[in-house]
Amino acid sequence: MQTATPPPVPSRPVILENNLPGVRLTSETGFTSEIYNHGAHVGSWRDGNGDAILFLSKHAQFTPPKAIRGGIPICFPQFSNLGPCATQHGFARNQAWELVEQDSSQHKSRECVFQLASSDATKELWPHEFVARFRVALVGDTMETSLSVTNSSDAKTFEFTAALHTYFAVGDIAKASVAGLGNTTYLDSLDGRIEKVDANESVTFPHEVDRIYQQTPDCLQVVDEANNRTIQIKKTNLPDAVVWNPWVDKCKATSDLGDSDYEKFLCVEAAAIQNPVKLAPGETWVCSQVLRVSKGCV
Ligand code: TA6
Repeated sequence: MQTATPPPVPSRPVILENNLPGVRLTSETGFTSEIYNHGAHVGSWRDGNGDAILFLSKHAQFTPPKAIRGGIPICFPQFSNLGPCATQHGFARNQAWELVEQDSSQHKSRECVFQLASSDATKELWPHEFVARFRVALVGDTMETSLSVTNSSDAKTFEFTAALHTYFAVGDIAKASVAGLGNTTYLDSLDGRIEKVDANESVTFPHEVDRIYQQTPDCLQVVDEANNRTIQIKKTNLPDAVVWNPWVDKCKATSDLGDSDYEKFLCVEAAAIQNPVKLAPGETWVCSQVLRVSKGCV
């Protein structure tokens, strides 16, 4: 007999471990994630043994509007300073989002949706009417995320850039790399954002790295040798990818990072940067990123 799908339970944030409201998700293989209303920010993703797959700084401040350091900050309506907002990476990660959907199968949620609609406050920063929704779902050993943006005005077209600024935990940066970007053009943010190409199939981190790769393959890998694991990134409608590690000096200069934290994370940020997204009134843009962790290094 077909069992009826349980109706979505009323959305109800709980107070998470850092005293902010949010949602705790658990997959059928025991992977867990905590997502905060603040910024619709994925703060953690852990495997069935409780080992962190995403990096979260021990010095992260959970004091809105400051963005949480680690996990998956949402960069919208711009990446970095590539847009009209005065604030780096736009404002989505600094705003309170509303929990609008949450499932609850066997009393454990696996999926939730947060929403951010334009307001007087956001229009001060960016004079456009929009509705953004961010969905997170845990399915076995994967985390599915998708961001949609709708132009809810009836008259004004707007454009934006966006990124899912994902912090991956690694056991040792000296034994970590990002595969799939060989011979892909990138802008070097450490060298006036001039265009360069790196023939190496893997990006390694013997120094600070801050690169905006353009028109990249949709499938990339984070190879974490020290933890003997590979994290596959499958992105859709996010043609670009930013790769970043602050290394020693920038890490020391960042108040919500520990001095040696650069050894323990790298960022791969699925993004739409080179060609800003343009939405006419009523149009919607949707992108997604699916992360899957597996044992072993390719
Ligand atoms: O990830 C690329 C980047 O633009 C770096 O240049 C660095 O600034 C990083 O983002 C972190 O930015 P944040 O505003 O979160 O400190």
